[in-house]
Amino acid sequence: MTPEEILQNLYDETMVGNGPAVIELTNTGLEMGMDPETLLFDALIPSLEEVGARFERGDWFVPEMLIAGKAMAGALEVLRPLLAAKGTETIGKFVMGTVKGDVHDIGKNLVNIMLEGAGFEVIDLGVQVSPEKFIAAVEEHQPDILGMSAFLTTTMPMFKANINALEKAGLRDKVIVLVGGAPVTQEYADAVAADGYAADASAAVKLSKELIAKQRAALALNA
Ligand code: B1M
Repeated sequence: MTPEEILQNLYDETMVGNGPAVIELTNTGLEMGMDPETLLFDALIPSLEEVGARFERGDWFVPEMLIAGKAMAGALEVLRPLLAAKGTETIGKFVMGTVKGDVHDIGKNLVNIMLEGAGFEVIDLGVQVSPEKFIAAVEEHQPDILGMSAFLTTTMPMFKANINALEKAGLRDKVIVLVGGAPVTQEYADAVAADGYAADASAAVKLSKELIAKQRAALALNA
């Protein structure tokens, strides 16, 4: 198979949710020397985008989304060690979760992998994370950044609920709040008074480093 055929087959098999074929193609692509990010950004993610588009048009339904998502998650596990080829130094601590009411986790997991690869310690609270669970994790782990993902317009308001809960617990000024997820925008992040918004995993890594550097510079100035 040529690299182009690998990408095309990976795209097609992810879309129909053929998990074993997706894992095999991912492994074959890697054995051929293909870049893990090429497999991710040129086949796996575009395939899920097409699944979403078909769902939106009413051509496909939840089961199709579910099996495609599972197939993608299998490939992500194969790619995880390669995408997160870890540096030795920990540059900051992250608590991360998908907000209450929302079960999407592929995008959050990808952000986690990239953060770990960049040297962050990531404590992943999973999906459907309640405000109480976020607060308890911030108290317990004292992270530099609290990252929240929301993938539905109906669950985005949980950002505000969680930020309110942080304020009520006296923790808001102790942690940087970063938000993201497919329907989220910079305007929405500003409206809920988050400290940052990133559109994708690479942007999340870049912005997290910037926000931590800014916070540490401010702390040093006040010391
Ligand atoms: Co859902 N779903 N889904 N779904 N699903 C979407 C999100 C949708 C856009 C599809 C569509 O209509 N086009 C739509 C949401 C519409 C909206 O509200 N705007 C939708 C819907 C409607 C639903 C249900 C309501 C369907 C129903 O039941 N009628 C239901 C809701 C369930 C619930 O959560 N309560 C539902 C269910 C599901 C499945 C369970 C079947 C499955 C999820 C499997 C899983 O995650 N384990 C699923 C899937 C697979 C999708 C699509 C097809 C793919 C999502 C995905 O993994 N994308 C999705 C369509 C789409 O996105 N085009 C869709 C790939 C991933 C790498 O990208 O998630 O955007 P993404 O993550 C990116 C960025 O967002 C960003 O970085 C990531 C990596 O680059 N990012 C951050 C994410 N978190 C971040 C945090 C940050 C910074 C950046 O800082 C902290």
